[in-house]
Amino acid sequence: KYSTNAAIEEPIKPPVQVEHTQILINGQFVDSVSGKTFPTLDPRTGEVISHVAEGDREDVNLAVAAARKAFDQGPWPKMTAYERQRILLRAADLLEKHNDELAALESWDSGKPYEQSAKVEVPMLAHLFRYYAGWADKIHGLTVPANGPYHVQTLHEPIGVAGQIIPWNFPLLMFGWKVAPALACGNTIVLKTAQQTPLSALYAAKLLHEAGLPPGVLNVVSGFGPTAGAAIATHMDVDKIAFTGSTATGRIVLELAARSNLKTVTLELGGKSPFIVCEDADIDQAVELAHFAIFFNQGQCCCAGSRTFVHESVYDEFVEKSKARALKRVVGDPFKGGVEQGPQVDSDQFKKILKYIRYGVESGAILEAGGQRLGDKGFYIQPTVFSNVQDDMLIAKEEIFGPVQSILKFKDLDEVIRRANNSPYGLAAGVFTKNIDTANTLTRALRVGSVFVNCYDIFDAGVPFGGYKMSGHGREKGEYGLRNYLQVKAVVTPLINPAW
Ligand code: TXE
Repeated sequence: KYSTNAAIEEPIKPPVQVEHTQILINGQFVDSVSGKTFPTLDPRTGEVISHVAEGDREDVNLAVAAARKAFDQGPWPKMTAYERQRILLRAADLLEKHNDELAALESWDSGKPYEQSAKVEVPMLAHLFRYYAGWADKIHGLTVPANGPYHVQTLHEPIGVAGQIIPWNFPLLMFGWKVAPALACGNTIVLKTAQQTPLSALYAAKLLHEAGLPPGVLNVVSGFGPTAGAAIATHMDVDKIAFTGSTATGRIVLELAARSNLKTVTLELGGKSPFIVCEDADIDQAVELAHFAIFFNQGQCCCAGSRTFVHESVYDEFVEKSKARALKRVVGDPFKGGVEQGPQVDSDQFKKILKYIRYGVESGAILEAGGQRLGDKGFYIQPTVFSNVQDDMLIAKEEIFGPVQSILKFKDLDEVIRRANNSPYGLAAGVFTKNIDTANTLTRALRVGSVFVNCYDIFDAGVPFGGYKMSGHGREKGEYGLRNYLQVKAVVTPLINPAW
């Protein structure tokens, strides 16, 4: 049934050596203060790839002190924007030059197909650095007409030390979404990677230093959330925090920020995004894009189209075709050519997804395809399709974060708008129709941060991304992404000196 039985194959040797496993502070790779390490695992087998220095509060303190010094006394925020731009452009070149090593580390640590890392994600990372390099010398304030004899100007200044906590589903892209705009604005950074995927960011950070980033500007700590992550969120010398991860942890980060120094917080959290297929849609294209919207990256996307709403007049055809497409999905070793889906990132996620599949069956949804683990080693799961899904089922309400498609039926536009919006989340939506009026109605009515019309998951560097409701605060990427890393200072000067 499936093209590859991943588990019975001998894992392919990744084409890269792990070079960096220590913490990066002040431009130096160092051991953790405690000397402790933790293993990072290969999701294909569950075996250890390497042991990584485990950062905790003391390491975060050192990293913040380095970032503070680099901000208060170092050249980074004071150098001309042109100079910062040139360093970011050199960084983009180096990321591109080391595309294959970065892609191999990314896939080895996370389980995502190597072709996806090498052809899509690392090139997007380099593009992002080039994009924000372009902004570096275009960040400027305004002259404001005052109601009186005053010259009023606004200065857009960096915030200071930015704390950044990233997840494991797109380790390099999340590194880029956070680091590139913060640097373009002149901030310094303490970034914590996810404990599941520490390797690729350390390598990318090393390349940024080769590009000319001064020591202390970017510090990278590997470690766990309640220790290293919480230490960043509570630190009194961190001026801003940007977090991507679960809604539950986002709430903790916001609380920690409030209880410490009220650092500003941006959050990019979970989702349960509707993908709406109208009766006039091109069905084959809609099937393919709905499949991509949910199964891309093993289903581990915050904006996954995880509620596929299909008009009743095309529902049966759509379900049949979606099932056939899922059965054809190529699952296997991420280092094998042509593989579309690798293993889930770790055993926690793997178990969570299988639990939701059980809930789906128990609640009466019809299991059209998949439903089981694949093989007996590692964290592979069969592409799974449920039809007859109802709004009150857990699989239609909660984020599964796996290769599980839930197909729901709707009758008319008002109904689907109401049901699509009936979620605490509001991250993204897909709209499939050939009717411009339907498209306009849906794009305005859906309470989400991104609407993709007749396409999905277009992540260009210039397109802002973020959530309504419990999917988060703020926007990343694009010009909007700069706002997270800038303070506005108003400077008021009398036009006529009062002493005259
Ligand atoms: O997330 P966490 P987990 C969703 C998805 C997934 C679920 C759980 O549904 O199944 O979350 O994943 C750090 N203080 N998303 O447990 O805990 C942690 O170390 C500070 C959606 O991996 O949110 C990691 O670096 N930091 C999401 C980061 O938070 C803490 C992507 C994310 O981990 C912390 C990932 C604490 N107390 C999961 N606890 C998306 N929006 O794309 C943890 N962390």
